Amino acid sequence: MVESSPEFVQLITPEGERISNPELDPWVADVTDAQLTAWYEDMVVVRRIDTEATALQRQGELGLWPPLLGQEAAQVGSSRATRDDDFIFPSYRENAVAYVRGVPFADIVRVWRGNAQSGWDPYKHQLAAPNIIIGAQTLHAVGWGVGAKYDGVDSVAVTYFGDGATSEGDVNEAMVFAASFQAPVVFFCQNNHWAISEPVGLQAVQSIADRAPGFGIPSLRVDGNDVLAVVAATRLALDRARRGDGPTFIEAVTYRMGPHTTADDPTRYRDKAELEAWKLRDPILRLQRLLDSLGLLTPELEARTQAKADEVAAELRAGCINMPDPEPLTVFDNVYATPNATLEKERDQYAAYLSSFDSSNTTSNGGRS
Ligand SMILES: Cc1ncc(C[n+]2csc(CCOP(=O)(O)OP(=O)(O)O)c2C)c(N)n1
Repeated sequence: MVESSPEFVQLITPEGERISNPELDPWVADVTDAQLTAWYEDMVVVRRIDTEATALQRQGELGLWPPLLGQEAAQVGSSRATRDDDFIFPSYRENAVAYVRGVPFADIVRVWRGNAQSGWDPYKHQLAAPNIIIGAQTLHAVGWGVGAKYDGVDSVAVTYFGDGATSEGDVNEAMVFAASFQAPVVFFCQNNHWAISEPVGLQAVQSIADRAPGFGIPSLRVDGNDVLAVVAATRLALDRARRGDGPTFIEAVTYRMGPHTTADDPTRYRDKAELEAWKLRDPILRLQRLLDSLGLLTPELEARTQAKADEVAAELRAGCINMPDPEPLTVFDNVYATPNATLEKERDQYAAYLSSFDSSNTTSNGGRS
């Protein structure tokens, strides 16, 4: 099996050293110390959200959870680079993006509690609902981008997907369409090296970023564990789209350190040594080291960041546990914009089924006839 090419652009080494890159440097020349520390806080908080949600799932409060452990820089860096009026089309793993977009904490886990079909209001946060159909959101993003172009606005669609998703027809169709219509779209692929148990080498015999030019889309391969490089690459891509130069493809090379979801056991298919090697490239550790070398990693920053993470985790837990169950019949709401006879019939049947549990209606077999 051929591993994808290791070359990528980087601004912070795993040891926390700031290195220069002529292509990316101009895009982060204005980044302040306050921004760097804010991104550090974001990354610590989203890791904490992830840990808390994993614990909630283990305690039976969530049906499932897709951890983002290891992908914090890719998600925080790219979403922090967007503007509020850009629209984001995520997969199911972009929980850090939801945090950055201001989604209430309980709403981040709502869908995983089986409490709603969409956790948050997409229009309030310019963030579509989590998409579990692999790659379908890339088509939605292109449709939105073409619409924005016709509206004459300079907002951009950003879509997130994994390395495995690039094998899907949907993603390839989205790229053809985006290139043909020069749609303002950023294709943001998080190559986390695994599509459940399938290694990236099986999806891509050469680097994923190398595919996009074949569609007529320029691409960048960036170290996805380097938050500064991710911010720079995303700013570059967003700027191209805003100027009317069409789509850009970013491959952020990162690693999923945890399981695919809480229903998965990665020890069954991957080497322990691989995980150990990637731990050395931990995105949070790397930024921590850079902040330290800049004299910014003060005890005050550490205390404030930990306090914020504790507070968010407590709020997330309380919001999850105290979430009221929805009325069962609301599952039929918002399926169609206009009345639909088949759905109405199904709603009536389900209402009758539910009412069969009333004691007045109970039959000899417990009302389950
Ligand atoms: C169309 C479709 N096919 C198959 C699946 C089952 N499935 C769920 S996650 C997954 C792997 C996705 O891997 P990748 O795109 O690399 O994203 P990651 O989960 O690693 O972030 C598959 C095949 C699905 N949800 N949708």
